[in-house]
Amino acid sequence: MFRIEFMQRALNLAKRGLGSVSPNPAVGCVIVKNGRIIGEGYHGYFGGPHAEINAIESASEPVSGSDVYVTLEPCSHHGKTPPCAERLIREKVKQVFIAAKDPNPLVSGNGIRQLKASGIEVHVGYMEKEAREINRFFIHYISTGMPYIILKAAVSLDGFIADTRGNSKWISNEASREDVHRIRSRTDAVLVGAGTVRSDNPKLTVRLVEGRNPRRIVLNRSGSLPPESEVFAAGTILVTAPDAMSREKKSRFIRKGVELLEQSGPELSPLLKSFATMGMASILVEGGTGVFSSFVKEGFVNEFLIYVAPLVLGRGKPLFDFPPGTMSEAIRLSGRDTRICLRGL
Ligand code: AOF
Ligand code: ZN
Repeated sequence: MFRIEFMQRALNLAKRGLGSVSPNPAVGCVIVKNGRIIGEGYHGYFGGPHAEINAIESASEPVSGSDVYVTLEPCSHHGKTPPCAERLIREKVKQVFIAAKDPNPLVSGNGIRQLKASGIEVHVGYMEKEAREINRFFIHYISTGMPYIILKAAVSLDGFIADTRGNSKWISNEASREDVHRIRSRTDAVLVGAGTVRSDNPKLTVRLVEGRNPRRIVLNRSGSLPPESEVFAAGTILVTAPDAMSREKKSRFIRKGVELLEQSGPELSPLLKSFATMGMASILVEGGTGVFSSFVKEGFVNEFLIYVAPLVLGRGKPLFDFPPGTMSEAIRLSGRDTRICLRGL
């Protein structure tokens, strides 16, 4: 019999891997015998053992005849590790409860088929919504080959991201900044335009919560930003037009460990594809108006995370800015699979 508290436990375990497993999914697993948990585990880091294996190895007694709760379909392929479905079969477990099917074409249904073919009772779809939510970056990445894009902004009640001078300190509050640092620690990269670097000189690191730093990406076609900006550190990616900078300026960036990427056109699509190829499953876009506008115009935003502050500026830098500003030519997001999260401060 399915017991919701065990799948909930598996989902909570899965979440512990967020930020370390990308571009793999976060997966949790609980093994139950005689109504109590005898083993549990999760996928802890990219390339590491899968959740099921960690759960089996942690078990306090033999797992034969047990019920297995796992948040993602057990894999059937030889990847960095041997297939989990085979291991579960070998261990002679009795039943497997699966929250969501694995969208990875290497697995997708094969894991379930293998388990069933060897006589294990398999049940799919328990708490599927919650499981898909945890792995929404992975699901989008593996099924489209593009990174999942979150557009994050703090706006005044009248929709401005900064005052007329470009000053944005502070529209948000401490709690929302903490929230953003947590999200940074779970996304693969943070991306901003040159204007944001110039006016805010942000570090784009994780400081207000514990967690690892995301990669940093700066879009600056003209190559005009100074290498001394805070954001330029080891691993930061700077995207410019071809030959935008002198050899001397390039070497100043390279000395800081900045990776230079030259891109001929201004379109986002080829750029996002190359980020996906580099293994980025999610990117948090943090500003400013120009960058936000391009992402929306080109239709790449999967999730809007907008913090609305109790503040009226009257004038300032808008969240988006593009002509012509008529109802008939508005960009309509309804009907697309777009999440809009508005958080009042
Ligand atoms: C599972 N349990 O805990 C995870 C799974 O390169 P590998 O061997 O790590 O395989 C990665 C793929 O395996 C990943 O894309 C996804 O389809 C599946 N991840 N499967 O049964 C796990 N992390
Ligand atoms: Zn596996």
